[in-house]
Amino acid sequence: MGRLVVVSNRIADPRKTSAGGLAVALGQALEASGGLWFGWSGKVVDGGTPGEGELRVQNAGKVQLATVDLSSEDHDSYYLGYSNGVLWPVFHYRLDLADFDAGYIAGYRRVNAMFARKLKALLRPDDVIWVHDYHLIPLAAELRAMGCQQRMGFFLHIPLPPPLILAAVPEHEWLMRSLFAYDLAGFQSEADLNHFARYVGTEIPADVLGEHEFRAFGKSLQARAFPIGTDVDEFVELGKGREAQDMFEQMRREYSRRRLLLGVERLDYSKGLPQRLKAFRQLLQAYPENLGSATLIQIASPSRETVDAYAALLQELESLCGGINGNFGELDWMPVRYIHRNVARKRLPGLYRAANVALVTPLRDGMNLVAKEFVAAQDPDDPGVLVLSRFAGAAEQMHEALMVNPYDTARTAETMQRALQMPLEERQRRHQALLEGIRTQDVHWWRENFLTMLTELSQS
Ligand code: GDG
Repeated sequence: MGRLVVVSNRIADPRKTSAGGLAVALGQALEASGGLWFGWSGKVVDGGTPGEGELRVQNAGKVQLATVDLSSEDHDSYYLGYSNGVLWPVFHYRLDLADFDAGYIAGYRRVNAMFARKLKALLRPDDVIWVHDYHLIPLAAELRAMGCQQRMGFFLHIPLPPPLILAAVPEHEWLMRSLFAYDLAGFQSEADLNHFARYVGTEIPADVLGEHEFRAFGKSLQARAFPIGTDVDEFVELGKGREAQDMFEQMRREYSRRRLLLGVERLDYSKGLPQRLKAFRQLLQAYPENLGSATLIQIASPSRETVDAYAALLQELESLCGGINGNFGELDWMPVRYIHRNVARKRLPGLYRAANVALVTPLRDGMNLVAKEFVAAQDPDDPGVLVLSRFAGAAEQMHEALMVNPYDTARTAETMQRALQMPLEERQRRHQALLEGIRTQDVHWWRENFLTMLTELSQS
């Protein structure tokens, strides 16, 4: 394989722990090929020229990191507007939250064209280019228009909705045409792949050549599901660190007489937080033995707060938590501890390990890595129980979790109760099977599968 070039909206220095498992996994592949990672710097230049941004290239070990700044107008239209105000909600089936009419598309096109221009100057003929996520769907088409012939693959980290939902995006046909500029498109789950195949079969003039091969606009495209995993070994190692151990000890001390339920996510409407809180309230109402004992720690790390839908969610959560604590709390027990801050990554394994139950109940999620991290962090002799939404991509793999429909408040509460009461032998059995699964299909497996397919395809 030639040099690997990864393109994603944000990049991370793979040598830093705070970067997380995905960055570490991509970093290893980049390092092995002396590769390049290209993306937005995270910097917004007030009053900068739209479609222009300064390119900076720096070395991080054997890897080159190339970043471009965004003007405030591009940040508003490309990032907050089209990516997170249109594509994110629609791809998570939330047409009601999408802001279609605001004219963001011009900024989305402009930034993708700019990224392509800046990237082209850094490319070599035998590079293999791997583009990530919904911010950058048209990147390959822009590169191809400038004559780039390298192998190009795309991975969508979020779900692909059914055709009739996707068709609500005014530019849906252009977006899907852009996808055909890649050689390989990867999705998180079979459900997403199935939606893609149905879209291609019904919405555009295309030939379905096989289960994984499609032809349209004079171009062939392979599409497959590559469920992303977590770096289990890295996470287990992180769990042995002092920060994680301290966190674990502190939690166990503080909650020695209580039962701990845990939720960890970016504050996002796709994660089903209000529904989860309502189910937790129902748990306290329907099973009063939990009063004075069951405690939900909900970490909701700040995310995209200038997008309107997020501000509304923040308010709803604060009011739900206040209501539950006000109605059920005692002087020495608060049922919900809601933390709207980021927890240091080094402490996360300790927090997961101290929990009796993890609540991973998104309304829709591409995969959900928290579910896998929780399993990786458990003590196999005394593991916690995973309650998982059937609408997370992870549900296609993690069959031994307790599955819920997060819209069904009563049954979700019932499942929480079952999780809290699960006998040790059943917890061990389920955990062992889950751990085996996430170990076999970890983030390295995911990366190697995708890159092997991309390179082999292009040689044929
Ligand atoms: C997208 C897709 C897909 C969360 N809170 C804190 C924190 N986190 C970390 C978790 C985990 C990551 O963020 C979240 O990953 P998820 O997969 O759960 O969700 P998204 O952020 O929505 O990611 C998703 C993923 O891409 C990968 O393809 O699985 O479906 O939506 O690693 O640990 N980390 C720290 N503090 C926090 O407070 N340090």
